[in-house]
Amino acid sequence: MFDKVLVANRGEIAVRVMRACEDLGVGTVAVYSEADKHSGHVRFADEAYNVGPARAADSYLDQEAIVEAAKKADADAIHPGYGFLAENASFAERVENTEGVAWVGPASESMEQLGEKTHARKTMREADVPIVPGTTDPVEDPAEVEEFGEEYGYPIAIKAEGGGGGRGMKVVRGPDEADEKLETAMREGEAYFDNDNVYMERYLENPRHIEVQIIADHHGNVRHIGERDCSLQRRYQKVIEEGPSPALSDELRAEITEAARRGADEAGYYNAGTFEFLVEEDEDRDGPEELLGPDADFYFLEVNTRIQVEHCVSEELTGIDLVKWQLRVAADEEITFDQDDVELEGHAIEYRINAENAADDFAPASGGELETYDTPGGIGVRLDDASRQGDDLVTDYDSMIAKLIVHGSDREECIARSRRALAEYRIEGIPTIIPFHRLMLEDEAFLNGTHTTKYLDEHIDRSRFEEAQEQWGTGDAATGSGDEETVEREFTVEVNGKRFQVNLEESADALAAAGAQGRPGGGGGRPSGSGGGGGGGGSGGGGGGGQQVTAEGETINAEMQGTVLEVNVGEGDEVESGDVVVVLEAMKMENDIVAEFGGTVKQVPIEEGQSVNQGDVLVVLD
Ligand code: MV4
Repeated sequence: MFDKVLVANRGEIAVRVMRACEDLGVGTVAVYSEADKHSGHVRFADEAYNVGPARAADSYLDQEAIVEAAKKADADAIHPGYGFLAENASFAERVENTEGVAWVGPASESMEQLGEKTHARKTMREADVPIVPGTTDPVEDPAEVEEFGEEYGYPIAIKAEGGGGGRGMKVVRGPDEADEKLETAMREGEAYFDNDNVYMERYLENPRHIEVQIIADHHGNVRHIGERDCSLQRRYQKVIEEGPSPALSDELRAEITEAARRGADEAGYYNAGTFEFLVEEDEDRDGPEELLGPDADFYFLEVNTRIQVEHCVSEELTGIDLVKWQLRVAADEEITFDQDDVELEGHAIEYRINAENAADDFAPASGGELETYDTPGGIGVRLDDASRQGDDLVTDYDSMIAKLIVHGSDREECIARSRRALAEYRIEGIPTIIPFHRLMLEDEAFLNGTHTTKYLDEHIDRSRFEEAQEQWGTGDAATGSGDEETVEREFTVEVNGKRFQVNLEESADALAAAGAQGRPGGGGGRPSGSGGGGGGGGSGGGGGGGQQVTAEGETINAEMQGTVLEVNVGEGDEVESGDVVVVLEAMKMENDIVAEFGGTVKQVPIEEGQSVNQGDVLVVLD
């Protein structure tokens, strides 16, 4: 086993990996950016190294700085967690080639091959794993798309060979769209992955997202650790994951998990990985009495060559510590359990605790402090987090601050326990999506397990998010939709020896005057660039590119951290309300940034390819 592991990550996953190290008696090294000097993962580690400024590209993605830190610390392994460099094959290769430092992950060669989706499809076909009908070679001509449409019908998915997640996928609904969608998919592929190769698949309208956990060693042992159902997603971002899937019969489960195991074997894969599948949902299915049987169609989608956010679901179901096994197999140890030893017990659900306001289109918090942070406990409750009460929220990276994982002997018990645990979880000072989770635990489709990947984006009534926020949101004034005049506070009073909870509404002005915690609404959380007299933007996000906004006027700001894909306007241009001024790649999607009002462009302080922070000024209008 290793002596000392450097964790090239932050937040809850860095702490999760360090916990596994502690359990193994292995030393821990953290790396951190300027924004994370006081963060939980730094406190948790035995030692910690500053690897650069807040901007991820200059710190957590700085390959050289991380390898240097490992050498300085005399670490003998690097664990990448998820995100950042976790699926970067060239970083893995760099670590493999660093004397005395092991890579805790699959072979860089596997990462590269499986990262190329057409190659992955070919490998799976060879292993007799069903793939979505389509091509395994690049498509270049819209005529090929139209021919495919004639043969298999529409819609068709055009996907970037280097893609994954929600990036670089376009849906073609008819022959008239073939040209434009093919071009966009190729352009996105080039922009994100330096690879404009795209391929086609039949597009499934209403799939469930089922994924299989794999762990394999360097000695040819490949095990699957059951499946997870990640169908509850919002704009390709998973919010709740569970296992076993509430929709699969045991026969279908056995087919899919065995297919994944075969695929991993064929690919010569080792360490932890996830095989993603789409399973065609039966729209007439009512609920758990009627499961998807062995005849249901399932198709391999892609392999995630890392430990995933939702790995805890599989850990709770099987008692297998996946991170510990990642470390063990990376140290050449052999897996000691057989496939038959892997038994799924009961049911587990994971809730991502994101610092977002579901009532405001899931806008990420722009700042704040964990004034209250009081976590649930008791039987069946696991909490993976890194922050503690009193910590400032770090807004430079993703918005997930914790994960609540609940286990029960069956789905019903798990759900009852989840209601209890979410009600116990008290977070004040920042918004979280706990109210959204509590809503899901009263939602018929979720309770029946009939929801698909389309449910949150297309079917649910969104006014319910607002109601949930009102019912269960905890006094947070740092974000909100922008124009609330009052701030709600909760107090406990005792009357004749009996305790009552009361909610008091206070005017935001009065609170500000009193210097109270919690900023008033009125756009307080969202920096407005030149509105305050010009100067450096990005005050909410901790400063990325050091923006120089000099022009006065109305600003169009970035709603979230992302990369500028297209700038459609220049100084002096006239724009009308509704015009697309900028295209931003954010949340793994292309987002059109639309002018909400017309005017003359005074300044465009950004350029294509630049990464922007939440709140940064994109365009100044007069
Ligand atoms: C699909 C699909 C339907 N048909 N491919 C989206 C993310 C990327 N990993 C693959 N994705 C999809 N590929 C075909 N041929 C539907 C999706 C999809 C999806 C997949 C998994 C989880 C959530 C999703 C949400 C929307 C679309």
